[in-house]
Amino acid sequence: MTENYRAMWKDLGLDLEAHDGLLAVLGEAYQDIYLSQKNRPAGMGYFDFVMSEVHGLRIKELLDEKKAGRKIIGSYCVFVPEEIALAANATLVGLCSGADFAMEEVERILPRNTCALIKSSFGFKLGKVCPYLESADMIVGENTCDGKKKAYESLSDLVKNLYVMDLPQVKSDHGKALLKAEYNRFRKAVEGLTGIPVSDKSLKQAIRTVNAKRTAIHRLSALRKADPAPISGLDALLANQVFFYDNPERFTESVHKICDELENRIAEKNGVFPENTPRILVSGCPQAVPNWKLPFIVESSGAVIVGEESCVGERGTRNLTDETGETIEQMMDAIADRYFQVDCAIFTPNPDRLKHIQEMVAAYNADGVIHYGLQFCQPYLMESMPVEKAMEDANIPCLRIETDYSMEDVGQLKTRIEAFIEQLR
Ligand code: BJ8
Repeated sequence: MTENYRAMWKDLGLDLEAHDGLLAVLGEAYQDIYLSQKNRPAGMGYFDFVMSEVHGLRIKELLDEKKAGRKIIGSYCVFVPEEIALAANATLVGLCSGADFAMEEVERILPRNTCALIKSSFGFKLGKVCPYLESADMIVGENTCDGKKKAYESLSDLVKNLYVMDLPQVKSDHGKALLKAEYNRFRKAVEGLTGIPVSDKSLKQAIRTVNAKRTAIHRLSALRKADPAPISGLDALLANQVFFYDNPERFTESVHKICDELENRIAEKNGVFPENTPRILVSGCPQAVPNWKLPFIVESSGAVIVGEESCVGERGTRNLTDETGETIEQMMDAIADRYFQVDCAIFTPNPDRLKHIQEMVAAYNADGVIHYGLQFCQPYLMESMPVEKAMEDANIPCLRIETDYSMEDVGQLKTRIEAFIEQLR
């Protein structure tokens, strides 16, 4: 941290001692996992800075925005449209976390067999260590998987400002109508929060801002098709994770900067791994900060990750919102159309996800797929079976792993992943 933010954290109600402990562990993990990588693109310096200030400068910026009359909205899912928040003078930040915290307290509220992602969000609240959660004027939960749906009932006892969005489970006309209605209800709620009505002008600008951010990430993803890979999967994942926290315009600019650098690297055949390194597509549950366990194991075992079929990755960013609408209604329709394409495993049936995995394998020239399932995540663990079968039918090696946020299984995972990579050579 470049400044002392203790007074700010105290005002937010954080437990300073617990928070110090968390930052110390995070800093160490970042050093070991990220800063130890060789030949990183210089542009990653920006993301290193963002991470070093993720609880510092970025929170100060959000609090300054609040002082200037803007509202902060926290969300746990890529179905919450950033466009609507921006258009009504609010900033959207991601709240999912990727580390275990205060687990004993969490398991007094949630069953032990709840996925790590949900438990972690509760742990960060109960442990009072998340400045994003404490800065948020509205916290949006969504009815996606059963775990989240039921957990939000308990979360409403812990936070005063929870708003729950209903979501369809079937990709039907009825499902789309529900999504549209829910997005309109959300728009009204955000307008009520900020006191600023969405206008056709503000919504158009917001759509452009979020599309620009996604377009920058698309450019970064496309560059990962090169062999040798110009950027590690760890670094690309970091950019996808920062997508949820950073100021949108600054993020877009920083991603384009790194892409300029990567284009030069590709022209010079300057990779972060040697040419012909086994290439892996990771598919499955989202990997929120600081969940870097899987990519670290993969990339320290002699393979490179070339894509993430995940909500912190291409499932979350791949489609743009149509920008041609002129009225609020047309643009709200375009937003619902765009988000309705997200192929989360909570949908039944969900053939688009399988198709997308196959497309990604081909596009990124992946040699194999690792399906990443969080323990107790029914939707993705269930879908891992047909994914594996489809890959086998296409002669694409596939490894299904089921894990959590603990470090206990690192040795076992490393053994399995090394054997899998050996098979790809
Ligand atoms: S759109 S993937 S961000 S719901 S890992 S909590 S599914 S039991 S995170 Fe998600 Fe939105 Fe879907 Fe994406 Fe449940 Fe599974 Fe836990 Fe999960």
